[in-house]
Amino acid sequence: MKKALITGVTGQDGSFLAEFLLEKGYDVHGLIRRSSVDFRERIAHLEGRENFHLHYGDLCDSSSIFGVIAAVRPDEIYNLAAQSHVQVSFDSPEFTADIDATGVLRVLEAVRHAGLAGTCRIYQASTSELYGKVEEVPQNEQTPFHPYSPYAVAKQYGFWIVKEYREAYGMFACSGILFNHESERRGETFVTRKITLAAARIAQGKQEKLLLGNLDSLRDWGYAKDYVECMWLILQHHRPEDFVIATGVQHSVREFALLAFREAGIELEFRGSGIDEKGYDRATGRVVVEVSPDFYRPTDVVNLWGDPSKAKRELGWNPAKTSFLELVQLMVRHDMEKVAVERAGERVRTNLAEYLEKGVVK
Ligand code: NAP
Ligand code: F7E
Repeated sequence: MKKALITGVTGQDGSFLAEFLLEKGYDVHGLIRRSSVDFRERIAHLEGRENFHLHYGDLCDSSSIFGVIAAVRPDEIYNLAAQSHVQVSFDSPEFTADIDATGVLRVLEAVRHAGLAGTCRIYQASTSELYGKVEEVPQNEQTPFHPYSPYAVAKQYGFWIVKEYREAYGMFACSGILFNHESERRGETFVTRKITLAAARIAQGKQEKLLLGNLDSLRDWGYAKDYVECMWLILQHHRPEDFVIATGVQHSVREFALLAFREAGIELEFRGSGIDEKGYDRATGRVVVEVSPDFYRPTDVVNLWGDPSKAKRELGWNPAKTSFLELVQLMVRHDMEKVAVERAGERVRTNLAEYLEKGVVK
């Protein structure tokens, strides 16, 4: 039985990957941080399963990383742990660098010190944010990097240190350069989930309006459940290499909102431009979407579009498994049900939802 260690197991991708690897018959170990709230929503259904084990540790803390890796002696490590929110990285740049840059080095060093450099395969969660202020469209494995946020700069270190350890020590260490991938488990402050939850709440009369930032921003959005398969395929490949993982299809934030509100039963019409643009409910004429400068970033990445040809060709991965429309629909359907059981004035995560609505939380 193969042993896998997942850092970031409580996150969107970590939870899908844990399910995927358990299904494949792996013994799955996950790294978790101590939290004052003990309910781990995304993996609660896995806790207690025979081949699923959790270990306390933190990517900021070398001794815990060294200890867990030496004790588990995994065949594969999926390093997904990160401060993953781009806008938050402007508020907490040093913390972001500690986890997203130095944290990667800690994992690599722990593997070496445990004597596993020749046996343990390592997947690093890299990102399309490396292309940042893009130098070409679409972006592939040869496109030059131009990171454009503290998050992206930290992830750039992660990418290069993985490559360095691969070449210096012959380690099977690879980066998946993943474009945005979303799901019904996506964090509630990322734009897609913020929209699907708000569309559901507005449709059910539980929220007045949705505040957004740059509606023109373009992304290549895929389904997270499809993307975790690719992480595994990268580590099963016959040689260690980096891969772009994307759908090859690009949409704007505005288009995402139009489709999400339609799925929730509201036909939107956008009028105005820039900060004055508003989304109206065609049926009632009411403003349900507004633009707020609070959600603009000091530097924003606005034209991400991936070319997944290499992953298709060499890994046999299918980037078209879940279409953009299907992704929007599955997220909205999930959130319509979630919101329906929230009692008025008592939301599941009251503070976050209210703060998002008021623009307090980014
Ligand atoms: P996510 O939902 O934000 O999950 C992040 C995970 O990292 C959580 O389990 C979190 O634990 C953990 N974590 C954060 N700081 C940690 C620390 N100091 N020590 C240990 N664990 C820590 O992110 P995701 O969307 O699943 O993304 C997974 C990875 O892929 C991240 O590295 C992200 O940067 C990268 N990525 C994501 C996308 C995307 O579109 N989703 C695209 C490209 C790359 P808590 O639950 O305790 O907070
Ligand atoms: O923003 C714009 C925003 O926060 C997408 C992470 O998983 O993917 C993710 O990073 C776009 C940006 O994701 C709002 O300005 C408009 O242009 O959903 P996001 P992200 O920044 O692309 C990459 C690949 C990662 O690696 C990251 O870990 O949408 N936008 N209005 C907004 N964004 C947010 N969050 N909130 C808004 O109200």
